[in-house]
Amino acid sequence: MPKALITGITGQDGSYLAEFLLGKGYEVFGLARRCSTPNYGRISHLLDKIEIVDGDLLDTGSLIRILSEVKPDEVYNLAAQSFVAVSFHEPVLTGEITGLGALRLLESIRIVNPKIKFYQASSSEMFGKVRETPQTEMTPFHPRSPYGVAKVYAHYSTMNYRESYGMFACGGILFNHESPRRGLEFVTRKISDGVARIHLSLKDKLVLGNMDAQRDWGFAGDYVKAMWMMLQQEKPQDYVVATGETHSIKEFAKEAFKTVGIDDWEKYVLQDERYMRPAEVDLLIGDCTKAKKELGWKPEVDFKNLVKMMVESDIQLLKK
Ligand code: NAP
Ligand code: G4F
Repeated sequence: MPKALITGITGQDGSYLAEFLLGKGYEVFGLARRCSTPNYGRISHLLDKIEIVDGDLLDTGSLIRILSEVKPDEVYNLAAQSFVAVSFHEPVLTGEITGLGALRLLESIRIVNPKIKFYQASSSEMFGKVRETPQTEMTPFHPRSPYGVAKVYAHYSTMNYRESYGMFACGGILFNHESPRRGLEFVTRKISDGVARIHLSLKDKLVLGNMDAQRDWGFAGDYVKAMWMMLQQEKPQDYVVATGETHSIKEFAKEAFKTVGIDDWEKYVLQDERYMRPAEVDLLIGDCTKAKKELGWKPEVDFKNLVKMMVESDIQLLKK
């Protein structure tokens, strides 16, 4: 039975990837950091099928110990301080976890067993102020946040370990992917939760920041498959994973309100400077031709169905 270690198991992607790998017959280990209150909400249904190991990307010793004890065949590095807005408030911590954390893990793998296959959760946020549209694996990076800068560092570290030590290390450059398990601070979930609350008369306004930014949004459940596919190839490489469609925050909000039969949606939405960022990523749209051709991957859930899935899930959650 192959063994996989997932860092970031308590996050959105960690939960979907764990489900996917269990379905593929893997023994799944999840690295989780100590919390005063357990935060296993997204993986509570999996806790009897996976093993949680204590560790932290800030602590190299914990990584070496876990790799030596678990002896994984594949490591998926999904752990990060992943919220762009907070990265402006906590830039050093974001660099430590999201940037140097990946390097600590790569170096620990090199020391313990360089044959372990490694997946790095790289991000479309690395393209930032985009140099070309759509963005491919060859598009130059121009990050616009401490988070984006840290992800570029982690991405180049992954390439460097592949080229220097022949390690099987891949960077999946994933565009935004969402789900009912998305954190409430991210704009899609903030909108789906807000719309559900307005629909149930639990609140009357939704307050957002820049509504003109455009994102290429897919479904997280589709995207974790691409992570696994990358590690099953003959050669380690980097791949863009995206839908190839882009929509503004306004369009997302309009579609979400439409789901509950509200057409005059602008009445319910306010804008507040508080949610604006010092530097913005205005437009992201990915070209995933390489992933389609070489991995045989394609997105299954489209924009409208993603929005509907999230709003309906939030309505059910609030009714409970
Ligand atoms: P998420 O929900 O924010 O999950 C992040 C995970 O990292 C959580 O499990 C968190 O644990 C863990 N973590 C944070 N700091 C850690 C540390 N010091 N040591 C160990 N674990 C730590 O993020 P996601 O949406 O699932 O994304 C997964 C990965 O893909 C992230 O690296 C993200 O940057 C990247 N990415 C995401 C997207 C997207 O659209 N979702 C797109 C491109 C790339 P706690 O629960 O303890 O906080
Ligand atoms: O949902 P967001 O916070 O996601 P963002 O910044 O695109 O980052 C996400 O995707 C990246 C991939 O490109 C990941 F690497 C990263 O980890 C994360 O998962 O914001 C999306 C857009 C931004 O332009 C933001 O300014 O929505 C805009 N926005 C407008 N009002 C808002 C809000 N964002 C948030 N979070 N909250 C608002 O009220």
